[in-house]
Order: sequence, then C-alpha cells, then structure tokens
Amino acid sequence: MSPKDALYRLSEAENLIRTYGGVVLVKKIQKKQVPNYKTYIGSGKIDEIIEENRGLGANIIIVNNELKPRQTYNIGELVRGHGLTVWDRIDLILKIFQKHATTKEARLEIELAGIRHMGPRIFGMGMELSRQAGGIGTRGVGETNIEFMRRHLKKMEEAIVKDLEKCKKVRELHRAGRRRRHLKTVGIIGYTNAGKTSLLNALTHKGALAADKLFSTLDTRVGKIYFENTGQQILVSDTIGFIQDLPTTLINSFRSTLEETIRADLLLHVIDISNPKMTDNIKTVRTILAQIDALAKPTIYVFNKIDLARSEEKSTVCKPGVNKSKSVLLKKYNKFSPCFVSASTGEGIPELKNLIQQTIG
Ligand SMILES: Nc1nc2c(ncn2[C@@H]2O[C@H](COP(=O)(O)OP(=O)(O)OP(=O)(O)O)[C@@H](O)[C@H]2O)c(=O)[nH]1
Ligand SMILES: [Mg+2]
Repeated sequence: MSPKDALYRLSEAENLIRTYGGVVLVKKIQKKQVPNYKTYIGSGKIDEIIEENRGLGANIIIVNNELKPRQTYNIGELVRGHGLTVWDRIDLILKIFQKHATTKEARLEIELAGIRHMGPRIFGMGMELSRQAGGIGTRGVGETNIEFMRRHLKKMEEAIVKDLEKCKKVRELHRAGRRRRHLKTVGIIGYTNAGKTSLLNALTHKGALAADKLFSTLDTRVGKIYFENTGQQILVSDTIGFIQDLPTTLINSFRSTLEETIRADLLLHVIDISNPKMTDNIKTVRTILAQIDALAKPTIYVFNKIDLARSEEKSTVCKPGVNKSKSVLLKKYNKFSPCFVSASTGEGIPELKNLIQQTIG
C-alpha cells in the first residue's frame, strides 16, 4: 500500500471513530510487509503508542484491520496494564452499528454479527479459558467454560435468527402488497457517506436524517416519487452504506436489510464525485453487490455532490486531485446511464427522475 493510500485509510478510520463519538489522541501508521503473527502490529509500535499516550489518557487502541482473535488477545495482554483495551476494525464498525441502530431488525442483525464475531475469539482464547476451566455449576464433568460459552452463543444465535425470520416475513408481506398495487421500486445503494439518504430526500421530500458521518443510516427507509405527468408513483428505498473491507460476517448479517433494496426493479448507485477514492469506492460497492448476488440488476450510476466539483468549463468536472471530465465518466460507465446530480442543491434531480421513469415507468 502506498503512503498516500495508508493516509487515506487512516483518515477514513478517523471518520469512523468520529461517527462512533470518539476522539483520536494518538495516530500511527505501521510500515510492514507481513503482519506480525502474534500481535499484527509490531511490539515496538505498541510501545510507541503506550509511550505517546502517557498523560493523554486514551483508553482504546483501534487497529484498522481485521485481527485474528489471538492477535487481539495478545495485544490486549501487552497494553492492559496501561489502561488500554484493543478493538479491531470490525469491533469499531459493530460498536457504531450498535449505537445507531433504531429498528428492531437492525438491532437483531447487529447482535447476530456481534455473536458471530465473538465466537471465534472465544475459541481463540480457548487455552486461557480452559486453564481456568473445570465444570460450571452443576454441569457435567469435563464441560469447560469454553464449551459452555460456545453452546450459549449458539443458542442466542438461533433465537436471533428465528426473530429475524419473523421480521423478514413482515417485509415479505409488505413487498407482496406493493406488487399487488403494481408499484415499481427503486433501491438506492452506494458507499457510505456518498449521499444516499440526501438523494432519497431530494427525490421524495422524505426528510430522513442525512449526516456527515459514516453509517448514519442502518436500516431501510422507503419514500415515494410522484410523476406529475402520468400520476404514477414509484417507491424508493435507502439503506445502509457499503465500506471497504466490510467483513463478510457483517454483510451476511445485513443481507436481509439490504435485500429490501436490492430486490428493487432498478438500482441507483450513488457515487460521491468529490471523493478522491471515487473509483475504488465504485469497485468496493460492485464487489459487495457481487457477494449478495445483485450485480445483474439494472443500475444507474448517480454521480452526486456535483456542486462540490469546481466546474471550469461546462462539460468538465474538476476538483483538486480528481479530474474526471463528465465525458470520460459518461464513456467509461456508459452501460450504467451515468447522470450527474447534487442532492443538496437539486441540480440534475428532474433529469434523474425522467431517467428513472424512462427506465422502469
Ligand atoms: N455538497 C454536497 N453535500 C452533499 C450532497 N449530498 C450529500 N451531501 C452531504 O454528504 C454527507 C453524507 O450524506 P448522507 O445523505 O447522509 O450520505 P449517506 O450515503 O446516506 O451516508 P450513510 O447513511 O452514512 O452511509 C452529508 O453531510 C450531506 O449533507 C451534495 O449533493 N452536495
Ligand atoms: Mg444514509
């Protein structure tokens, strides 16, 4: 990874931490070809962090990658005496989800993801736990803490899956109702913070919360677009954003939340044209779509935040560091009928509505 990429990833991690409500006190980038087997980052780096944190009072070390359960445990052992605990990127994302989930379904999904993330850690700490081991309470001889925990988690997981099935059935009924009313549906998807909720609001006057945070939306919201010329109505749904290195356990957990959106007749893939990582973000979204079998859906690429892109001549979108001319994007993404909008100012929204109507109306 280039130093530039490392800095970008660091700033994205800072954004995630801000979304969680945390403050970053010490930042470090580790240059290493191969992660340390035991502690992922080198022990020298860990010492540096401990040293710099003296007097600052940070209480969490966040490693911006997915750690093996053992590695989390080992770093934890090294820093515990300094009042620090360790999270990996998944812990951080899960904590954000936990904090922001509002619907029952979203909460259940997160609980499930949490359990699935926890499980292997418990096995990873197996040795330590089984050293304390022995039976618990009146349980049979030989039943270690670990087996007990494993069974407990399994039971919890099953109960949540059952609850989620119920939520899914309710959704299924709603969807069938819409089909009976012959309502077409549009799903808004895209990288987190691309402006999906803002676009839903611009298209439907819905008034859902849009915020300069990653993952400000965690559930699915539905609004209606009215077409004055024909009196037709189309339903639009907005959902959780995608992010690079979203672990598969999280994707699987959010599958049913996403399902509502990806089962739509048409997808609007919202892209933040002002983001220097625009092209990578498009790829990330496509990769995740492939994982949830939604790649073949008819899709329109909606390049958003066009107001932020300084326009030097009418046909050119410029931004320091990004110089994508509209015509290049039009050509490159030709099969996704690219369109250019600003959800904030409303520029391009009527054209997008027309395009939606032409495509599925
Ligand atoms: N300048 C400008 N800002 C925009 C535009 N659209 C959205 N934003 C801002 O971008 C930020 C993210 O917008 P959201 O609509 O919450 O993005 P989202 O894709 O729903 O984000 P998550 O739900 O967190 O994944 C907010 O601060 C918006 O005000 C736009 O067209 N122009
Ligand atoms: Mg949103």
